[in-house]
Amino acid sequence: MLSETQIRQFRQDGYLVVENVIDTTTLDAVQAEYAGLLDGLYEGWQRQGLLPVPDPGWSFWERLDRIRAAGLEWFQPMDISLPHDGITEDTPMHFGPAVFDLLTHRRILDIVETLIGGEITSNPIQHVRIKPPQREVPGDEARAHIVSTAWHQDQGVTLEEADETDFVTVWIAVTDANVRNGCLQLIPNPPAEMLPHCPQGQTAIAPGHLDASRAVAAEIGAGGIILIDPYTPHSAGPNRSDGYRWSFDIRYNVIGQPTGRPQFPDFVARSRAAPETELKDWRMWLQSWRDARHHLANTAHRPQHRWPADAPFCA
Ligand SMILES: O=C(O)CCC(=O)C(=O)O
Ligand SMILES: [Fe+2]
Repeated sequence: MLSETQIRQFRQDGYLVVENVIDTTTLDAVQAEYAGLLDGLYEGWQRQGLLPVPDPGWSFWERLDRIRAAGLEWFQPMDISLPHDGITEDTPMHFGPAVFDLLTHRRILDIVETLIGGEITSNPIQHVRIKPPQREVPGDEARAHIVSTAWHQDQGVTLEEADETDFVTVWIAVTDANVRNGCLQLIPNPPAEMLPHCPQGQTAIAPGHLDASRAVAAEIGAGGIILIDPYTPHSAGPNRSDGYRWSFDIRYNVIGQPTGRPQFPDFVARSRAAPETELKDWRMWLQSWRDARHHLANTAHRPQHRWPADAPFCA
């Protein structure tokens, strides 16, 4: 739940930092789930002769370091989404019980309910971001889940059909986030309007349409969340630390409204009116993404974003 003061602050600033929302049991379970996932990936690549036998004492991060050093594609198998393009029947992705428990966490849903009401869809615009130290990332890597994130509004990464949708972004810190490792930067008190965006590797606010000098850094401890309004411009700097910066960003909208990414599956996370429609079984969530992947692997590509590169404001 949010206090009246917090709700007012969110409405005014366009974002709100809330520390200590996710309990350590939930976070530990997510980390354990990812450790299992990483071990499986490591083993598979090791069997193909692409990696050395792991030292049993290696931490999660040390294994990931080895995988990255070998130039293997480690990110997509960990993401809680499919990529923008090039989806095949076996594009890897991750949908497991611990992440499902995070998406349906009672404290998150209580907070979201105070903002958009008690009829809550889990919106499929969602990602994990695991950002290694920037100096170790290959120069041609542009994905905002691995390197810095360009200035954008989340309304700008939906399709137009969701422009009237009531949604909120929940950014979850799995590790501490600070200026050094590339925490979120936000522009408080934004106008409730869409700024033009351009596809520039990432979808980014068009040049000249943003006063970044007003940006505020949102440092936060592991287990905290940042609520972001769809129109609040935000970005994240490069990870200049020696460790990884890990977060999830997930979204919720009012049931029945367009999610803005109709090719991906949503589900009812909470319904006060019809609790029997709430999804409780993570296997059904996984299956819905498998079905979407199968469908998308066999249909023509449809852009996820609305912004043409040749728009006049992108020149
Ligand atoms: O964590 C990041 O780098 C960016 C996150 C973001 O854009 C979001 O949560 O909407
Ligand atoms: Fe965003």
